Amino acid sequence: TDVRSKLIEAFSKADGKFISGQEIAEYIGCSRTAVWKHIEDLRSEGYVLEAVRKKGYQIVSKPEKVTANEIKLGLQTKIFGKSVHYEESVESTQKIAHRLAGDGASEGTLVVAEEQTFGKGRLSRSWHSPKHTGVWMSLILRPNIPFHQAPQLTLLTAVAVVQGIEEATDLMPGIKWPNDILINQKKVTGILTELQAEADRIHSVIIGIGINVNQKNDDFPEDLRQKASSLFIESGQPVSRARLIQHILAKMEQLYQLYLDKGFTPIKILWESYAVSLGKEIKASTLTETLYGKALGITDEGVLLLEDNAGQIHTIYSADIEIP
Ligand code: BTX
Repeated sequence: TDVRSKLIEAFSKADGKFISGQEIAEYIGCSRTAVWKHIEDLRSEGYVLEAVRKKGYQIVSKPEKVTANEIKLGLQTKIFGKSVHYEESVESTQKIAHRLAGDGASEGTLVVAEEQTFGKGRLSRSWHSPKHTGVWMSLILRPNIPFHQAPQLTLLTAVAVVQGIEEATDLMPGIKWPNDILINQKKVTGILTELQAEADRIHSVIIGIGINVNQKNDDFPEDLRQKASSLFIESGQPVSRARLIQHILAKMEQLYQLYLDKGFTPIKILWESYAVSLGKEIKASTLTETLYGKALGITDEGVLLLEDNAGQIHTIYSADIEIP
């Protein structure tokens, strides 16, 4: 808003020095009570402000942002992320990416937001996406592949995210089929792949990636604290989201090229090397049934193979997996 930019302007003019409430009030043309309220708003957006009696306010640090400029500066890709659509707050980056893809956005177009108010998980579940602490992004791809191979791109994305996290931190995440990335058994990332297609022709694949980056434990709602974590919680270090995005885009572009050239096999080998569930006893809940058995591996289609106790092998296209 207008007041917001004036307030920021007042602080940049003060150039790191204290600026009194009175001065701010005059600068933006409001009451001192209103100033206090605007300062609180800034704080809730991730600004750290010091307030000292008789001296006024000073900005100690600004929130780290993931604007198009931050992402593009130092990005080592040819096409992924060359076009970035950035928003402060959206319902879901998927929704915007769908619209852009429908309007003909080119392959590699990235939609990224500081906050999602209706972040989407799979099967109409929701994805908690608070302001400034995570990576909430959607990438538009236009592969020339048949419909049934699209799930392979979810697996490819999981590999890219693991490798990107490994580049940006000291952490070593694992993958739980099909799309969860775990650290110490807690979910730090979710991937949602959606298609725009007709008959057997794919117009575009919209890959949504949600990564918990700088959240503290208290930032998660009660019901997620046991099963979710962030890179900050696991590593003890704040992580630059823009740098993380750059690493992931670079890995993804490499793997995508490999996939288009050589098919799914090399991706599958990488995926299996990060998988945490293979060879283990698992519980798979599909929409219609619950199966227990050993996770044998994935097929070339990215489908999970489960051997039940009677030795029968099931192919699982979509399910939630627990490793009891
Ligand atoms: P999923 O269905 O595998 O996971 C959703 C479930 O995960 C929820 O029901 C909840 O239990 C749990 N959960 C919700 N939020 C979080 C969180 N922040 N961290 C850990 N666990 C959580 C996974 O679906 C796919 C998520 C994709 C999110 C991205 S963000 C950018 C893009 N835009 C969008 O709306 N969705 C995608």
